[in-house]
Amino acid sequence: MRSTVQRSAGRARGAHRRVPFAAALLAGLLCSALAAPSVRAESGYRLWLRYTPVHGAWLTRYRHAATELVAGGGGTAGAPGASGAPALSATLRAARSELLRGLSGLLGRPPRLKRTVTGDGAILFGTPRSSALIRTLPLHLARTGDQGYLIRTLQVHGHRTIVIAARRDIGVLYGVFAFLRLLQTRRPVDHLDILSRPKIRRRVLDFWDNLDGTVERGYAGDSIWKWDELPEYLSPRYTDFARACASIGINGVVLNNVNASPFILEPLYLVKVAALARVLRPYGIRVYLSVPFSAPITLGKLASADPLDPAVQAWWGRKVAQIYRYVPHFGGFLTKADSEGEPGPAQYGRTQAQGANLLARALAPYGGIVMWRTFVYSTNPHSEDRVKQAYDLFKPLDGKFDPNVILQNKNGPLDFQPREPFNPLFGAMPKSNEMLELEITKEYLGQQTSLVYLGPLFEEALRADTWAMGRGSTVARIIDGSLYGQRDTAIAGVANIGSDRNWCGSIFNQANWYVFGRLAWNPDASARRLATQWVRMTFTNRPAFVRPALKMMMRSREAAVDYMDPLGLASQMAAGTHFGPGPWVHPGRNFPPDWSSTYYNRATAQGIGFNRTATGSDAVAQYAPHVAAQFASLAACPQDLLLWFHHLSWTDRLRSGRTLWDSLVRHYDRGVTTVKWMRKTWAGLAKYVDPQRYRLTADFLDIEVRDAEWWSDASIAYFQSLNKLPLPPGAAAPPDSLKAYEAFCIPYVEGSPGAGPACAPADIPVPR
Ligand code: GCW
Repeated sequence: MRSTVQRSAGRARGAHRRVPFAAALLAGLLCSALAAPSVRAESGYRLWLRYTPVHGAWLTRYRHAATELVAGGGGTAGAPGASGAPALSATLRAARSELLRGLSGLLGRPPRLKRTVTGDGAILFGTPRSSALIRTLPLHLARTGDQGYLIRTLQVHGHRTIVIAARRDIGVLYGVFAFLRLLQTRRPVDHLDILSRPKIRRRVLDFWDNLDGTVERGYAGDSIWKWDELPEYLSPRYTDFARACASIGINGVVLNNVNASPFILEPLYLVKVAALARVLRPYGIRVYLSVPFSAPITLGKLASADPLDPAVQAWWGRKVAQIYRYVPHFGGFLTKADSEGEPGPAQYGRTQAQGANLLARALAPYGGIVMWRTFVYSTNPHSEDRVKQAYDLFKPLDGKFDPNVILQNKNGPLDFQPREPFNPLFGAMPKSNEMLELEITKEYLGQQTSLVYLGPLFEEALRADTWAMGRGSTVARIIDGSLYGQRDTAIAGVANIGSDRNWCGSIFNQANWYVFGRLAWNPDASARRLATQWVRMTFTNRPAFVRPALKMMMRSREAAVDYMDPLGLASQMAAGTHFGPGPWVHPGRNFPPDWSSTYYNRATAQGIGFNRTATGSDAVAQYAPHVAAQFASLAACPQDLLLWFHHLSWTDRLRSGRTLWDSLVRHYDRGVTTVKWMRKTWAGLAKYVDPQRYRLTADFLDIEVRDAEWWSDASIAYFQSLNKLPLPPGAAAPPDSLKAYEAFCIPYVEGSPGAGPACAPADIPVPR
């Protein structure tokens, strides 16, 4: 009975985690020995910054356009460097070295370094401050703002020149990466006139990294921050990390987990934080820290952390002053308070606003900010529908937060599920600053082994129309400040970066880091276009590769939704590990209802789905009337959110004419079929990819096919045990019994440090 489950599910983790790796390595070594040098094995370390040689006609075009590199030109405001050359700031030196590295790699030879433009094909880069030559050009740089750049083809000293200019050094670095991206993706560079500036001011990666080197929900090895080696040893990896971030415009990093250890605020660690901050700074990246609200007690030995207690206020004031002595350009705090066991102001009968303002007032004199998370809910079994709680708590506080507080909302009201409606707090807080938090690490989307491109999910989150001020009040317009005139704007993504050589656990997971950064810069950009760029830079520009790879990526998220949580289901995963199916998980001792799957699916013999209309929890009422009416109406509710808002009978007919049960089964099947198609498609692309990255991806797709089958079979088995309905014609019955699926439990996965096994030994099937 159990054998198939063990085969399908057991392979999904455990055994498979090692075998494919070993196989990949062996195959990689073998292939690289046999293969031509052009398909040399690659670890993925270079991400999308590979700068592999350009060939053919493109090489002629580009060579012509990048013969010499001019940093200063005609005198400079800076003091001369040791070599007599104008001194460049660390940021401009980073820009120059990236140009040298990029152009040498792409064009096969480094450009000549010149003091001024001496011939056609020069690249002149800098700011009016760094270059007198740039000062003389009619560039109108005010348009670029503080962080943007201009790339233009101009005649300089009678020579055709590509000018990469900005008001600030960091804009130049961003412009350099944008220019290199043009070459990497084979865009013409003959007549350039590009102006780009970010729509969102703070574009932040949140690391859920613990000080012991583990990473909560991290699936790419240990933390990249080597606390034991800091501040003395600065791994070159930090610089490569900073380069990658700057290449996509990320300009903030929260170094530690929101479930924060107070030690991060001790001088022992602040000196390490300062060392990292110094490495990141030339790349425009500011450092922020997650702080526990109880720090005045744990570190300051005070009796309370009450935000209204003057001793507590003074303690934070002193602590912040100390932090700025170590890290002069410190960005501020990220806080998870009164959430999942973390301490917060509620313990003292204070509001979230009083809690946030306590920290904000300590930071304000230094220009620091507080990113205050709204991911707050009660685990009391009798509490309100979980997805309503944050709104109920925060909405009445609109207008009570200090100007340097930004409320950090997850994209949906629950918790980074494969699909959720937008978080109703967006648009509900017009007098407060709001930012968006996305999860780049795929906690609920197959973790490291699944191939799920998150661009479409992020795009969906940004484009969701709240109707708060009528049509077009999208989440993007709220967080970029254009809807309510919010001045300080921000977006955060929970990082998927770790110590793995390939940074993200898999090659395709790198695309999620990339797309986050690029959408943070421009929330209106297209996820499809960004995927195309990423594929071209990460693998190859050959259309025979680009087209199918892009198709795989663009279908991948919907495939995962189909095999995990179709038709608006959510939170159906196994408890604890959040990996694999668990639609049967019900509340238990020490396990609150809203951490269980049955709370969300509400499946019975008669039907399935969570009634959030007025006859149910009325969560729809938290949305603007237009949206509320749409979600509440069975006829108008988007099909892919149906069971999020409605409880239906298994035999109700959907718009397709099929019954709900038949549709559900078809979605599960479609998810599996799509992943199988992805695997087949990838197999056809082997000849375009180096053996190492090919193998890793191919083996991971094998794992995903099995996981998709496992999800689909186990879910169908569970729901069928309730409704006792036959499967629609053509659908295959799950190969195992529900009992077997339920009994199968994976005790550990990467990314759940300190959680202990997710199952008792008796639950774990013994292999025969
Ligand atoms: O999704 C949940 C995760 C927790 C995480 C929490 C949060 C950092 O399972 O691991 O804690 O969200 O966002 O705070």
